[in-house]
Amino acid sequence: GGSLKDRLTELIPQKQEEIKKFRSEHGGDVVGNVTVDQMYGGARGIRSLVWEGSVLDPSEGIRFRGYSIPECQKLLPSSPNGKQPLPESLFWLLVTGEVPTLTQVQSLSAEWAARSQLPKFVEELIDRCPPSLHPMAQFSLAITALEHDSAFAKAYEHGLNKHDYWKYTYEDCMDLIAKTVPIAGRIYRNIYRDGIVAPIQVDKDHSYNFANVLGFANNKEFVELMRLYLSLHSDHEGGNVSAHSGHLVGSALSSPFLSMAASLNGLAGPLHGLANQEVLSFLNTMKEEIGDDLSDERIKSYLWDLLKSGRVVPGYGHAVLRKTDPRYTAQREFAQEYLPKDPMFQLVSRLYEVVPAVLTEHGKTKNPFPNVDSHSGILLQYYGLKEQNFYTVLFGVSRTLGVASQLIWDRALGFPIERPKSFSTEALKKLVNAK
Ligand code: NMX
Ligand code: MLT
Repeated sequence: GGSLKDRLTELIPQKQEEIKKFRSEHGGDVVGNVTVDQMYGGARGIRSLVWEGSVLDPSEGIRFRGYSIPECQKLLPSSPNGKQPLPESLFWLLVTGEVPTLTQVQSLSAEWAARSQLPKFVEELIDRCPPSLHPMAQFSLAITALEHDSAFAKAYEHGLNKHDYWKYTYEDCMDLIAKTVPIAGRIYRNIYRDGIVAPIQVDKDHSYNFANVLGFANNKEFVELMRLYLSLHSDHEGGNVSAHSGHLVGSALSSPFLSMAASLNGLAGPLHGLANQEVLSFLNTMKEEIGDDLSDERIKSYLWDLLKSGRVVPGYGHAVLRKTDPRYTAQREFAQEYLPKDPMFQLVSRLYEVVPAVLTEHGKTKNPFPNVDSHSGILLQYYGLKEQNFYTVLFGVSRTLGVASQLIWDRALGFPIERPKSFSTEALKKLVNAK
């Protein structure tokens, strides 16, 4: 057969062999060292994780299995009536390292649609959340509750051979990805609309169904935007908070549902995924205050007031990137094509001209350029998805693809429980002084 699981069954022994050989030849090689500053400084730059799906270059940005974003846009199958890559095709690439055929991609669309049904109690759980509970908390709650039907947890309870871990992890990951769509739709429709969620259509792709459960599938451009959005936000190597959290929790052999819930809880922080919500508040407050005066001077003085009040400019800076995020650029290109005259796009473009110089003069951030979250909100605004508190849920639906693809490999490669060594300041001083 030609399914993703069949392909994995072929690839896994090859990869296991490759890593075994690599480790036997280079297992003792040193790839870096660790300074005291790095230990206090958020482990920045410490080389300590293996992550197969993507690698981030500080100036060039992300490559998914070696392919840049423009390369993915060119190579990966798109919908017959669109041109953005289908996130299904990106998932296939993340998992296998191979560019799928359209037939393989369509088999994933069909499989995810078929797996999308939610247990009744999970629907009720979401329905009982007060609309004042943040959408990301509702999302994480619902994903945690999917644990009820975890194939991995059930099999483990009955005694599972290590060699079969990945197969059950795979089943859970496919269910997880499929169910993010109706969960996100239900949260959105409950909080902001009439509570009625459109059913998943088995002959449609993941992004169409996502747009449809939110209530926006009648707009073809919005569906295309979702294809781009869900592809772009999927994976950003292994050290970011959401990817690392999912990987860490999974290493305890917690199921993909429990692992992804942890990942989402990290994504919900304002320095990480919640920044896409923060950016919208920032843009709106700024617009209220400065009105139509988009002169350099007016924008600069607004930015300086913000910085002097000890806050960050949301959507700018990055822990690893040192240039404009290519995910920002891809969204900018989308805006240039579909909404060039939109006032919010023009505001975001003006900021792109002004913020880097201000942050450089401010002299703190190592990267004065925009990241992915700086652009996503205004695209959603344009198509009428105006509720900014929901934006990080879209990020989470996408990030599930990246976290899930690595969880499958984590179990296939037998990665052990993660447990780095820590020190108290006292113990660290002793260690340093002993040298
Ligand atoms: N505005 C103002 N100050 C900043 C900014 C910014 N956008 N970015 C960094 N700084 C400050 C930072 O707070 C730190 O200050 P202090 O020394 O007083 O603690 C200093 O510059 C050095 O920080 P960096 O080493 O450049 O950044 P770090 O790697 O620690 O953090 C971010 C990376 C992304 C958390 C940080 O740039 C930031 O807070 N940006 C704004 C929030 C944001 O857009 N987050 C989304 C990132 C993408 N994502 O989706 O996750
Ligand atoms: C991400 O997509 O995870 C963010 O850009 C944060 C990061 O990579 O550190």
